[in-house]
Amino acid sequence: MTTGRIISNLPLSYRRDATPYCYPNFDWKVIDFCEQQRLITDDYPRTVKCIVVGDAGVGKTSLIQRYRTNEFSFDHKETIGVDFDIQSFSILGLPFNVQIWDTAGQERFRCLTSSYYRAANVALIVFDLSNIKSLANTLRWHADILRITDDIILFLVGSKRDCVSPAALEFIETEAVRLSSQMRAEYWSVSAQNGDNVIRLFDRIAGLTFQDTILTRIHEIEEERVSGDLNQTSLYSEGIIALNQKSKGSHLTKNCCFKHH
Ligand SMILES: Nc1nc2c(ncn2[C@@H]2O[C@H](COP(=O)(O)OP(=O)(O)O)[C@@H](O)[C@H]2O)c(=O)[nH]1
Ligand SMILES: [Mg+2]
Repeated sequence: MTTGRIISNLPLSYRRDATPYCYPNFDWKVIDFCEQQRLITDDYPRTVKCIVVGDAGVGKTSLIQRYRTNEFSFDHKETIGVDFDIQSFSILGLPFNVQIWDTAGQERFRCLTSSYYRAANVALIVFDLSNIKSLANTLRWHADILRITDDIILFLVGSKRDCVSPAALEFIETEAVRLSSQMRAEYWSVSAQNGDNVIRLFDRIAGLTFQDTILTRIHEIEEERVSGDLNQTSLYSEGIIALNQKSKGSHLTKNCCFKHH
């Protein structure tokens, strides 16, 4: 039984020169694991947490709203009530959920609580493409995230693409790509008003976090196997201890596709 959006190939980045994640498709190990999972048990984490940060007014709530409901309104809507919304996917035949967390207006005072950041797998740092100051402020949001975790997949997202001329877009994107390279984040530009790139962005988020989750699970299983073998045969070597110690953290390789600026 599957629900939600179906993904069978890893969705592409927005620009190949503005991402640390340069995979042409899902890793063969991930594809293999998913084939086995479909036949055996559900032995992998199914839900990841995606947080959305950035200055008040840059368009965070509108972006999430456009994705969830495919609607947009110019009315200002403060987020109240639910903390997050869950989006379901079927990726390589397996169910997968992305919890999308919106702020409830606290970003106005730059006081997002640590529970907002805690256990996040992916963060969208949003700025307004028509407001260069909001781009400069992304560095502060980036620093706030790093204070809580450095094991996180990062996206730098320029919003309100519909509000800027092609020339202005080119100018601000050059600067944004430079900053995203500095942050080791993948760069995107979107519009909640006309929906440009919104679905593509969230598909990409789901695909990359899924791949990371499965690679981490594969690594854990390999480790369990190694320590099982160790118990049986009493083999013990420093090399294997070093392998065990490496188990935590993201298993996505951050290759460098950024052009040097
Ligand atoms: N033209 C345009 N306006 C937008 C876009 N996204 C948000 N807005 C407007 O910008 C204002 C702030 O948006 P909101 O989503 O509340 O920002 P937040 O404070 O970051 O959640 C609202 O009036 C939105 O209608 C967009 O893509 N294009
Ligand atoms: Mg909001």
